[in-house]
Amino acid sequence: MRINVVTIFPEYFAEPLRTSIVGHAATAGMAEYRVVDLRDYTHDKHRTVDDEPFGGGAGMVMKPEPFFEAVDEMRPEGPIVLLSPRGRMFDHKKAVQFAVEEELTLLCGHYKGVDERVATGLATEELSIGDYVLSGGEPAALVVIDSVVRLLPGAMNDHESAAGDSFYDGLLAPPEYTRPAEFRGMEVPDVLRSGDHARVEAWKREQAENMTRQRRPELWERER
Ligand code: JBE
Repeated sequence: MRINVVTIFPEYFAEPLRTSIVGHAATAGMAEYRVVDLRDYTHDKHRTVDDEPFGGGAGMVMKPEPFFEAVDEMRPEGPIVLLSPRGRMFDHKKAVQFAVEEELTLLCGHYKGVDERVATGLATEELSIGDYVLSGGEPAALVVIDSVVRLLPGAMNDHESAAGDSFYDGLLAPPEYTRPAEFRGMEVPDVLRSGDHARVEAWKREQAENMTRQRRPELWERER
């Protein structure tokens, strides 16, 4: 899968795209990252990517032309996503959708926002990773990349497997423990040390259900 990123901070992506599962997917040939500098698609001496908003107001707005020209040159197939707090909420289902694409393009905005024509005339969808304001779309793009790339066939080994993911079957994952069995007075539940596989699975299911009901009632209701 090829993943394109359009950003004014290409250096922001260097280390994350080399690290862990996301990095391994690239070295192993399962993913290819193409990060382009939005300023390379400006035509003035100062490489200007923003301008004052029509109609007034505080802050600057990112110009449409550099985004359009960057995407024109990439000729991408597949989804073109503008990361923005105004977008529909990104979730695991969307990550699975992206993971079966051959190509995915992520546009990162900054300042007060991006000229609306990027959202309506260039991006195929606008997505948000959560109801908080980031200083730019870059951290959101990395979140999307991470959640998608780990789903690519072969990206994870058996230890890391996506099969036990939270959200895999619509529930939060049950609590996990490792050694020591007792630590600072806190004990690992007996059932997990019983060796009784059926009891362990029943306990995990019950924990997952209780946790989801208590912490994420809206997820629980969606599962009904
Ligand atoms: O979630 N997002 O994609 C964002 C992008 C830019 C700024 N804030 C966000 N929450």
